[in-house]
Amino acid sequence: MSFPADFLWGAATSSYQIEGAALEDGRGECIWTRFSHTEGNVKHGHTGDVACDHYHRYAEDVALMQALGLRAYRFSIAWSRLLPQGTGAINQAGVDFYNRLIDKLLEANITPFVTLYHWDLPQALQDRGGWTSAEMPEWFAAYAALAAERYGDRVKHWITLNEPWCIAFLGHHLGIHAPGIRDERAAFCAAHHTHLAHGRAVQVLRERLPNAQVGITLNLAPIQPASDDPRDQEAARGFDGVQNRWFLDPIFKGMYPPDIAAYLTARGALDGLDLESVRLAAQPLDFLGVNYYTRILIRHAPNSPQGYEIYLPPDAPVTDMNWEIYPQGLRDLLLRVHREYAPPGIYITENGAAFPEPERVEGDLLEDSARVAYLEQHFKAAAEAIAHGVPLKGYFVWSLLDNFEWAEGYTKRFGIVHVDFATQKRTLKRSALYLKQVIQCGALS
Ligand code: IFM
Repeated sequence: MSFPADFLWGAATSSYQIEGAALEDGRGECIWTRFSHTEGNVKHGHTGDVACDHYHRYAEDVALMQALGLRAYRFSIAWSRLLPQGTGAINQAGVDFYNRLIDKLLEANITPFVTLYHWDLPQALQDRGGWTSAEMPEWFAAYAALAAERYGDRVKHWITLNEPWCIAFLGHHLGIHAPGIRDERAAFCAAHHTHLAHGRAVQVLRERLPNAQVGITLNLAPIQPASDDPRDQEAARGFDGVQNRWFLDPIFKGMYPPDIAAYLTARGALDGLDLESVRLAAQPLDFLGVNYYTRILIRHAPNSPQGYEIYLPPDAPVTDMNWEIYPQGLRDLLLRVHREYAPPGIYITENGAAFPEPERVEGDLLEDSARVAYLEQHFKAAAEAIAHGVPLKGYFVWSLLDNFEWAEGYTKRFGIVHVDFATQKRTLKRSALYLKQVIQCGALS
């Protein structure tokens, strides 16, 4: 099973999860700093204040990437490093950090993929309404313009948003992510503004960087009914409507999925939104970024408040996140996106797994056979999708480093490189060497 010669193998991270230096060199407070410092929000009271200290150790981390033969690296920019208040005054020290990082990557022959927003909204903008504010699309467009102006001479691949579903629903409905709001209408309002913000950012990037490759990253999952029962099937279709189609349809068709929009309108969840305006989201894209971790099985459950529940088969293999390991879901998902939405290119912008691992590591290699097996199975699924005609152009493993896993703090380890958070020592895991070997061979053995 081989991959195209120009296939872009890489690894991914995000700013708040690895950088640390949360308030250093003029960085403005972000919503995750506020949220993680509020008791009860993150396991063990962990915060991203130090994280992997990548802000200071970026050169060492780039050297690691180079040693692993990575061809590309996906990272995000912390908006409040560039613009501490979200708008207005520029923080040159923050701008310079990413200049140094980008230059180091290019020296190492690693293609930078920049995500403009991976959840660390400036707190100052949250104080003005955050994603529920109708001003968000313009705030985001101005920030995108600044990033394009400062980095566009060297960065050719841009991702507007990471996982808008999580921004909207984990942050504004379930309240388990920053800003910790629990309100269904706020969640759909936030989702609407992510669509508009994405559309505006694409316009701004196109105007300023006509040769750039521009896309967005969605967390997509195959949603399957737990049985043939028509009630399970209907519940699964509804779940798919919010999880997948609520994001894919605006971006590729300029409209919301009519069945879901009708249902939500009837229950008042979309009150106050101009649904037609979502056509702005359908800007021509060069690629779709797909983050894939698992499938979701749904069965109807008349006694639950939503009328359905997520079903995990008792014998299903799972990761430390309790997510089912289901590699064929990646192939199925890629085929579906290709068939129904036909993006000109697709990158897997995240795929990987958390497994329990020791806090400290003896020796210079950590054996993580479960992660090696996970990656191998998912690489195979990707190769199958390519063989079926999917224009898959690259694959970013999540994650380069063990890092701050949001509400789970440092308790879940996704890295192909182990981080000892007491000493900041990096130790390779076997999976890092496996990825290196796949990159070198361009094929799976
Ligand atoms: O760590 C996250 C990442 O920030 C977004 N996608 C899913 C990962 C694992 O939960």
